[in-house]
Amino acid sequence: MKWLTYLLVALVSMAFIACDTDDTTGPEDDVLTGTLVINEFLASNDAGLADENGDFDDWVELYNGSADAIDIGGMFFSDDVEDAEPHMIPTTDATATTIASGAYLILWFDKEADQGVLHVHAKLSGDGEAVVMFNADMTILDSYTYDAQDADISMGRTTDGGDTWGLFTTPTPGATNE
Ligand SMILES: [Ca+2]
Ligand SMILES: [Ca+2]
Ligand SMILES: [Ca+2]
Repeated sequence: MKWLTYLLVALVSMAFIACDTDDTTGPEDDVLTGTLVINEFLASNDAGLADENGDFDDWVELYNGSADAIDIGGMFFSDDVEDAEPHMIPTTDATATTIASGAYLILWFDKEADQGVLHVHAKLSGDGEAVVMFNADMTILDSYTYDAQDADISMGRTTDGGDTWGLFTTPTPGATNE
């Protein structure tokens, strides 16, 4: 029966190799659920970070805590967990929409999708609302509901990708939360 053992080992090895050939993983990959997170946001931007048009708009920082690059093209974002028609990130510019492992990406919540692929058709109310990230299949990948916010004070996870949230008098868009 030794040949059967060899055959099984060979089959298992082949299956393992087959699963390990894709190092850029899209949002359709269930394995990544929970590893791409909403990491920080600013819902009331008076004089913080401006977008490429000089607008002081609401922003949301995503953090990719997974081992693989993730393209958010085809994923959806909203300010409402019940949103039946959330904003889809275009799939036309993978360079702009791909987040390397351990990296950050800023989305502008400015209702100005004409300004680029990273501009979402939603704004974040300073009086309290939600930030919601949907997978390509419209299941919620991550969401955070918040209370009233002060101008230029961001809210985020106290450590990148961690479970505890806090306020930051010095926001860190595109950089580690501290
Ligand atoms: Ca706002
Ligand atoms: Ca803008
Ligand atoms: Ca940050």
